[in-house]
Amino acid sequence: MANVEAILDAAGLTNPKVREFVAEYAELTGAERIEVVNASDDARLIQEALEAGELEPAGKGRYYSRSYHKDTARSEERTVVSTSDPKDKGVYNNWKPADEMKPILLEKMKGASAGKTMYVIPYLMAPAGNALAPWGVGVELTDNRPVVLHMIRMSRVGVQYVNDLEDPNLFVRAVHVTGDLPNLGQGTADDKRWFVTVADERTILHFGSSYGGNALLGKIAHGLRQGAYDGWTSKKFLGEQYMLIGIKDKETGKTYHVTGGFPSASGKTNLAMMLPPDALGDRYEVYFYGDDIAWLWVDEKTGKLMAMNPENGVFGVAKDTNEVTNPTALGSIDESSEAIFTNVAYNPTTQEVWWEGATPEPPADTTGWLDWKGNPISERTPEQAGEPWAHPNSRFTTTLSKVPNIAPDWDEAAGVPVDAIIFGGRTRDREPLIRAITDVAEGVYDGLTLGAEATFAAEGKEGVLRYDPMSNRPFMAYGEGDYAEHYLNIINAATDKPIFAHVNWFQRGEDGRFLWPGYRENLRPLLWLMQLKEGDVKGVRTPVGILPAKEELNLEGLEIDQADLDTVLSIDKARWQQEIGYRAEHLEQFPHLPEAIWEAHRRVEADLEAYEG
Ligand code: GTP
Ligand code: SPV
Ligand code: MN
Repeated sequence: MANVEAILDAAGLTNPKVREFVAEYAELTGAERIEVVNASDDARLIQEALEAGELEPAGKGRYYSRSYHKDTARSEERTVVSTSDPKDKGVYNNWKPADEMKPILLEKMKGASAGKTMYVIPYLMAPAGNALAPWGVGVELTDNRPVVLHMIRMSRVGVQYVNDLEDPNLFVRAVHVTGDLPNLGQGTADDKRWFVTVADERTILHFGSSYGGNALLGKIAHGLRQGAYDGWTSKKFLGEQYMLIGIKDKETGKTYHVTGGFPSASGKTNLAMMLPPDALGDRYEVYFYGDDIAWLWVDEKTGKLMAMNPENGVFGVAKDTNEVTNPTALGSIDESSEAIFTNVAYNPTTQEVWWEGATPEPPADTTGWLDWKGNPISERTPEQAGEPWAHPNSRFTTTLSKVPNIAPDWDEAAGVPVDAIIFGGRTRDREPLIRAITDVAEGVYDGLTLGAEATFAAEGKEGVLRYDPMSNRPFMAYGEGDYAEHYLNIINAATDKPIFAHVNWFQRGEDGRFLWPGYRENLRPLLWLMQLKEGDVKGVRTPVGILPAKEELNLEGLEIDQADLDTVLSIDKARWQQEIGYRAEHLEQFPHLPEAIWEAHRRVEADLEAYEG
């Protein structure tokens, strides 16, 4: 394309290295046009997408989109971390040599955007001016307009984020080519998709999807994989799949900040958007900072452990979001929010959207309703009647500024000090409601041995029990031994150590029902954790951490079966001893795991042996 220079000039994109990058991939992908995107282009691009049928209206200021039916979640098998150093190979990062993967990706991308527009999205994954902002600068090239609309919501977008860099070369090069979705053999032996982060070159090459983290490269590929790798090589920070919230006690005026990870589709968004239970609403307030990614670092001046959310938006699971479970989430996607819904059920006549759990029963009058694949509900055969209307991984996309409980200081450069780090996930048995851990190595050990049921956020995995270290397994960028060491180094460098905790909202009875009501009630165990940190409660010591004594948990306004409560506040020694055996096997996979982690493991094992309950 002869006019690349002229287009970039007109767009005011001056960074010479970015310009070279754009020209190189415009040539390779064969795109017909180039368009540089700023956040202010949103309204026009929405209009174009509506006209092109890529979006449909979902009421005033809300939009609906449907992805290709074999392109609905992250593919873990096809996601790869590449570098030139085999030492970066871990157990979970699916490492392959860069010199093997790069040619494959470049070949797939060659000419693959012919006839299309290549959008240039300069972005920042960080609040502007944050200490880690230099690592959050990137440019995504994509041939897909809905991806642009998502990126505008999920990150800070504009040429100003790349133009005046101290080192013009310090940006992540992120290339997304959609490919011919009906002909990519998704999930077959002939799968043609590849999602590669060439971490030591800070280059992301994704081919063959337009969905979620496969395509919004600022989010998972940069925000988590590249971020984690950069945090390790710079020795400066951690990039984690964590939510980040503030809990304000209006009586004392103090705000606590809690961060932590649950595997995908296990409640981070819900926790971050949590409204306190009505009975506690006068005293406490929960503030949203982030629901999926946090970068953690030690402030050089104060020595405090700090955290920030590099994202600008929410890509949240729709399923079971309703007025009872999460009124705040509904507030973030209401009329005029400019939210985009993907793969939920849609009624083009009334412009309504629906998903499982939005209301207890689906709309009684099915006239006009289409399922997530676009098929009329009214034409379903009796065999199809039980199929969900919405895809289980259907999502809503909205910006942080639309979240009703957004923290007043969410966009400030400083970040917030971290009081607690929590881990959790879907665990049917064994894991109590909450167990607090005060020793740093034991806390990190606990994160590394996080075991949970896999969810529908990744293709074909739902329900499988697996270890998911720090809830980061699908985003692990380098070896687990190095990861553990780096994690310990960062936390140990902080002057005030955070308290750790393991939480579980998902313990089930023999009849399959959840023993803990969850959602807004989850504030209660977190309040207990803050009281424990302050020394206001003592809890009950067990080998796997400190559990709340029943009377310490604030249960005002909550009706709960006492036997259920007893179950979620106790541990089963035999079950835990069995778990310790599995953990040893899990940890043994990781070469040069720090001795401090093994010591923590042996301590817990010995304490369990001696434990009388
Ligand atoms: P990713 O965006 O995939 O990383 O996931 P996430 O951790 O942000 O997941 P999210 O908060 O969107 O939760 C996903 C699912 O968990 C939804 O279907 C929720 O209804 C369900 N969920 C969240 N919190 C609770 C809870 O406290 N109890 C129960 N039973 N379900 C919950
Ligand atoms: C996850 O799967 O953990 C997500 C959604 O947060 S995606 O961006 O698709 O990875
Ligand atoms: Mn996630």
